[in-house]
Amino acid sequence: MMTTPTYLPLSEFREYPVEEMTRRAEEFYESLRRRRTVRDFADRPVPREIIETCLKTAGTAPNGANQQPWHFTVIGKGPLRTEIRAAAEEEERAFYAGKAGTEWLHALEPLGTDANKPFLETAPWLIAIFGERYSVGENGEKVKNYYVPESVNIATGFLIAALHHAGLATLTHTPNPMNFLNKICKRPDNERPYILLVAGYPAEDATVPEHATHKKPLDEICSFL
Ligand code: IYR
Repeated sequence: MMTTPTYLPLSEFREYPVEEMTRRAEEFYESLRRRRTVRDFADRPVPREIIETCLKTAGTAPNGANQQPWHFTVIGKGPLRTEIRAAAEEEERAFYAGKAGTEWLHALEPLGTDANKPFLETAPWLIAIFGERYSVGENGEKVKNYYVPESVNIATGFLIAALHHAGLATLTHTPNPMNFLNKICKRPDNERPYILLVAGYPAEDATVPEHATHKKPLDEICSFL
């Protein structure tokens, strides 16, 4: 059966004079270029409402056929953290012990990362981000989702930007593999975990690897034709 689209006026779009647009673009860059991936988190609480608002931002991301094929499991402080940390560190120990291969481990050297992930217990919030490989219809049938990785990753970008904008630090943690998240978060088999996002205040003595602060200049990442 064909579905006939209905249309609404684009009532919320805002156009700005060019000078204002220039300023806004620069201000946004100035804000986002201060974002750093943080690995040392403070043990300070962050109100749940802030996380909820940032997740609403993530939920506005462009995505395939507006199927919104994502799920965000938010894990506050509690016993699940110990489980998540133990499972992640077990995978990471194998990864750093050689499973990653020498080339990958060499690429990570300037970051100084290792299998120790205390932030999984310290930070006030963990957000496990899942992509729905397919949805389950009303009669239990599989409904195909489109552009799932693209959609989930764009939403994650929105979420990271929203959390940064709110004044929080994040870490895009990717234990490898991370199927243990399905079990701990009680997510169904049609969902695949993409990222375990850590959010909170940075520790007072937090540092960042210098390597991570070097961003390629515009002429290396972009060409105009
Ligand atoms: N998942 C590991 C390894 C790791 C991989 C990449 I690529 C990074 O940019 C950083 C870490 C870990 O979380 O330590």
